[in-house]
Amino acid sequence: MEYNFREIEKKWQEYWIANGVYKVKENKDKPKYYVLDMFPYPSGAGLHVGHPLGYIASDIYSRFKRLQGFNVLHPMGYDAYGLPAEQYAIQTGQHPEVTTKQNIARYREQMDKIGFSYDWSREIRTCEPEYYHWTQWAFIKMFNSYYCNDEKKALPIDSLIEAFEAVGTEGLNVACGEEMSFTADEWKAKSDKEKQEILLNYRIAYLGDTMVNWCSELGTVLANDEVVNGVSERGGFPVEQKMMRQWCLRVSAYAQRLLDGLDTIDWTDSLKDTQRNWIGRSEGAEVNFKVKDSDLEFTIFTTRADTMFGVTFMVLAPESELVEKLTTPEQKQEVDAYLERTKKRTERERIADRQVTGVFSGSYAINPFTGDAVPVWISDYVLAGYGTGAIMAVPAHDSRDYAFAKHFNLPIIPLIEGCDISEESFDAKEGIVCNSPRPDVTPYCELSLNGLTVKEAIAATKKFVAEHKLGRVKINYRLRDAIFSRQRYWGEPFPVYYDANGLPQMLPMEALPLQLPEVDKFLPTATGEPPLGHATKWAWDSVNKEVVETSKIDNKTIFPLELCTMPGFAGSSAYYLRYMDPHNNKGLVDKDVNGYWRNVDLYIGGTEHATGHLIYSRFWNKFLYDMGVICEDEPFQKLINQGMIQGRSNFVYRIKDTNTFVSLNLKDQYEVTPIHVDVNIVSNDILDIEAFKNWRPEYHTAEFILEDGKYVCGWAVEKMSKSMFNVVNPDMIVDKYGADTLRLYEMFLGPLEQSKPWDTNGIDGVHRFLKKLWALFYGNTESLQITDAEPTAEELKSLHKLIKKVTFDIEHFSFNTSISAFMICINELGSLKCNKRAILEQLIILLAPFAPHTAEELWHVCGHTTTICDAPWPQHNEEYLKENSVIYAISFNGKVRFNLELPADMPREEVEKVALSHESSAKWMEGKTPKKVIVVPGKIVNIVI
Ligand code: ANZ
Repeated sequence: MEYNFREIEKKWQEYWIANGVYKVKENKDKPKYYVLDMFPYPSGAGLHVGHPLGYIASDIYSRFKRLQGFNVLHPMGYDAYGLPAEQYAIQTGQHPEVTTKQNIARYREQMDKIGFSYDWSREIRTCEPEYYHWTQWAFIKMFNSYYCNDEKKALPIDSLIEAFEAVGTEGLNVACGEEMSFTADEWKAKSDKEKQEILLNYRIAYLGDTMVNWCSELGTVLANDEVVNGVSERGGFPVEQKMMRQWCLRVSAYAQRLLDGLDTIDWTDSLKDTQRNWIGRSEGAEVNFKVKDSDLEFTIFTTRADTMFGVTFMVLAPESELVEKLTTPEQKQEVDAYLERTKKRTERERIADRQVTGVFSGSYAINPFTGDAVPVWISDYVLAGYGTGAIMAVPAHDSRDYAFAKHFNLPIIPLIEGCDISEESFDAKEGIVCNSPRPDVTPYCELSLNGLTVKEAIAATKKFVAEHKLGRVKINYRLRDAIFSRQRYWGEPFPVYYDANGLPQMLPMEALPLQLPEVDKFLPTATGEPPLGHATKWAWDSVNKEVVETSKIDNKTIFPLELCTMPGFAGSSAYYLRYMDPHNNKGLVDKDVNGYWRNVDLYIGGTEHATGHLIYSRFWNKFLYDMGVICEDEPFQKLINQGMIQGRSNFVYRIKDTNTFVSLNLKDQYEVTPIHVDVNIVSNDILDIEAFKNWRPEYHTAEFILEDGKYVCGWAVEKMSKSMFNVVNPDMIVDKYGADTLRLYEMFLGPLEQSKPWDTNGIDGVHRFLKKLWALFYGNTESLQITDAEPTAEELKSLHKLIKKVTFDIEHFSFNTSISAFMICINELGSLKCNKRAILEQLIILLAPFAPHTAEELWHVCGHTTTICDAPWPQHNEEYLKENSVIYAISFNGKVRFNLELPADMPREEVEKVALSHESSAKWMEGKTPKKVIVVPGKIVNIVI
């Protein structure tokens, strides 16, 4: 019987659907296991062979866990909102919903062909109102909460209001935008509008004036992780800094919990380090500086309080509010010109870039430790959003301050013994402080740090600062609040309207979901408003609690709705919770259901989400945990990043200014331009010339200079991408070899976590392996050849070696090595001509996670009537693994002379006898009688003569 994979795969895919094999329900009798893939954004290009890599791995693991008796939740869905569909809509007028649906259908079709064990009844799409209902709901909850630093959790904003009414801000320890101070009476005296403004300073979802990455080409704000090298990640458009009033999420309030949580989860060290750096905890002090000849004072943040005696100038971030206050009239023109220039650079660029730029403000600040008046400069190496946006500069001990001082010829005062101040070296941080206080400033400050180590000096200075009320000890985090508004159409609408004061009000929960309105254009309006500004029915009737025509806005009972939509990460922040209970219309997830599934046990996805999605979803989850909605503080217990599958690109070489193409090995004789050519019209690096001519109109008339009658293409390993024409579509592989071969082959390419090029050279070998397996059941005949005879010891050994290895390998996500083990086992069983049911049935259970269609078919031909997915996972028996013979190294006076194969269970005396009487021993014994014979069982015989 031939291995007809096409028929087999189709048959079992239909069977699985018809019998609901992958449907899963909460089942308290079984332990749960939750395996999640990062759900895809359904792009127009469809899946390429790189996408399923992680999905195949997680599918193998899910099936394995199920075979081990776990109740496995393994869902899939779509991250369906996003920029590409909207950009496409702008270009073509095609509604993003239409293209998104088409793309989803195509993704589904492709995934179905690969035989995944997803429970599709749990599918979610982030653009569906039933789903984004709960994204909007969480947003309202965030608006109605603040973060208490004492309790380390989010609490209802009402309790903060009560505190304001009782004691004002006294003793307040909460997360906020800026420190505020007022009494209960002052609070009560404020108007409602003022109160609402103040509360925005504390809410977890708040409207704030923030410096944003503005991309005018895309007409929207972008998050830091959506900007790469100063241009938008999508489309590569320029991005500039702009102050805008935006919805923000107070992620920064959770910085310490986000750090602490990392110690409780099983992620790779590199991913944890990436998050730690992104969160960027930094312990230091805030110190106040008075402005000379003025009542003004400002605060700086420093991690090196010990360097107070080496401050020679101060620097403000260009966006700091202080700039305007401290700039003197004489300097104004120069300062304005500088500010204009820095606007064009994003924060990231400013961190990465070492170019020195700056301008003097005209003012001086008084160093509280020395009484020195030092000049206040403005420079974009100081970031507005970090610390206080102002620094004290110590050029002797900080490289950027040093570069700045050198550039602008400012003084440098070294403070640490033996410290090497030069452009290359700033590694004297660990030295002994030696110049503090300086002789000239002794009377000003009684603190002396001389002779202390830097660490001791920092501690002493911090204490001094706090005691003398010169500032305070402070922990800073680099992590910023997330900017949550996008000036785009294709995203979740905010459940927000603006009242007569222009203040935001939340829709009542019962009014959710607030559905995305129709618009006739996807571009900003003529007045520069986001696309929702085109909607004719986009106003909130606060009496009838419904959306009504925009024209009815009277700002009395009918108000304008928010025109921005939520960003891409909104929908992906809590999706894993929704899969637990996808059709619940009363809540995001039922408490009992959440109590059963708890959180994701295994999450597989790409590294590119390290600082975006994986921070936001941890934050979102912690917030819901604080609200008592869910039972786990961390969403993803174990996380694995699959490597990337790179493409193998091919090139043709066009001779300059001609339409003639020269073969690879002749190209050096000409001046040529390499051009990417579609890998699908190249086979083993030989170009299909006819196909090439038909590929593009401009190549119809192409001419070729061949070698040995062929056109040989060049090649390179690059990212797999449409623009490089090196995309390999999994459908093609499935059509040619079957899904089981594709699955095995993707895993066989190499370790899951490593990046590797797609190279089809080995695929035939993997396909042959499945055919050999098939032949164990059918031989060369049309009928099943298996028998119920007792297996031999050798057959059992081969099988149990495999059980042990595959179980261990899957548990360690080493799928490529388990496939090699299968190949070895099949070869062994093939040469033993094994056709025993007792062996082969166990073998196919082991293979079922990897090649589910073939395994299901063979399981049924063996006479089973239920799915192999529920078979019990085989257990290995050490007894069968025992070797029946062992190799002894026979040595004379400690030197190994030859090897001897002996039965494993041969008694010690017998071993000694055989070794001594062996013909090869005679030569080394030199006719003598041995003084002593040492036998290490199973290993060595040492004969001392
Ligand atoms: C004086 C000093 C002396 C500093 C010295 C460093 C070395 P981390 O560890 O990143 O928190 N700084 C403070 N706010 C800043 C801002 N908004 N933009 C750019 N730089 C800023 O670093 C904190 C240090 O970075 C602070 O300590 C401050 O410079 C600078 F030998 O103060 B330091």
